[in-house]
Amino acid sequence: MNRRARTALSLACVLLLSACGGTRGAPDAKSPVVLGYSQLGDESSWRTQNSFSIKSAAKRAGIKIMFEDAMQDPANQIKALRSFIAYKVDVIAFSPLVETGWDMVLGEAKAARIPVIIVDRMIDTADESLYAAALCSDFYLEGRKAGEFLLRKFSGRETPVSIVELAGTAFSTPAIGRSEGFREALAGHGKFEIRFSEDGDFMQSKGREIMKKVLDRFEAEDIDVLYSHNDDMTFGAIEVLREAGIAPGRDIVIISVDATQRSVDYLREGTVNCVIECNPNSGPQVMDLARRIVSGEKVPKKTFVRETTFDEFGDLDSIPARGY
Ligand code: GYE
Repeated sequence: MNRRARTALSLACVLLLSACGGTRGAPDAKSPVVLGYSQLGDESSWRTQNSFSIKSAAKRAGIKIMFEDAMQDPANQIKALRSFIAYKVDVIAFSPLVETGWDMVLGEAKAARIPVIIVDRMIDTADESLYAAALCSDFYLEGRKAGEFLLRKFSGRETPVSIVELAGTAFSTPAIGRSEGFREALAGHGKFEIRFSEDGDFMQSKGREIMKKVLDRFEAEDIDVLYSHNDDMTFGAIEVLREAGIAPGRDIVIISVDATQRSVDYLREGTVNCVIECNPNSGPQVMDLARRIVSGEKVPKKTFVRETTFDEFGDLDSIPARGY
């Protein structure tokens, strides 16, 4: 190959490589940041609000978003992530349905030099270089707060306290953290007994279904507490309790997670006794991270969303309107 041919070939290679991604030129007003977002589904009111927050924050931030709903199927999420890689988006963000199974596709994103932000739920990986940043709730802490409420609520009681748990999607970070934190808060307090626990996938219909099963299996008087990993399952369970003539919040103590407006209303009227907040409005923070990462800024590897607890011992009038 002569010198001219060699020069032409290396120029072609440079052009090809830059076209194939690598580092894009800094996006500006003319070429806005392109974000590929894989949402895990639309299983709950929390999720609907979360998707709204992500989409509207992208619009406000002038970020072009490619948004895919995986309908609760990790295979769909992997497909979406691969399509973002093929499209050469500037940055990917996704809420993983479950914790494991992402290493290969995230390795592909890394090879294409597309940074990844993990949102809401976490992944379980030995290779932390597979993501640039994670923005999550502290689910373990949420579970602990649920347990601590029970310690207070039943502080004067000597006899056993029997608990039914409606758990979230199996192998998802919120289900794992909310279960573990709860159990650890109660450990060492022998009177608490989790008599029944089943995964209701964070869905109202399954909350209904499982609560029916519970009432078939146990006498209502034998259940002291319902701990539900999210509001939608709580709403399903409350319907069933009412249909059976059981007063939720009075005959059975209820703890719910998410703090949607409806569950806070239930807390105020005494239908629910404790509501653990889980904040779905992460859109603005995701966009801020996306922008900073794309412009090469260093960002914290893991950020927890700030959250609180509302319960019957607190000042229920001061709870701000939820907006979801
Ligand atoms: O609590 C639940 C949703 O991952 C924090 O998923 C989220 C949970 C939320 O379906 O309602």
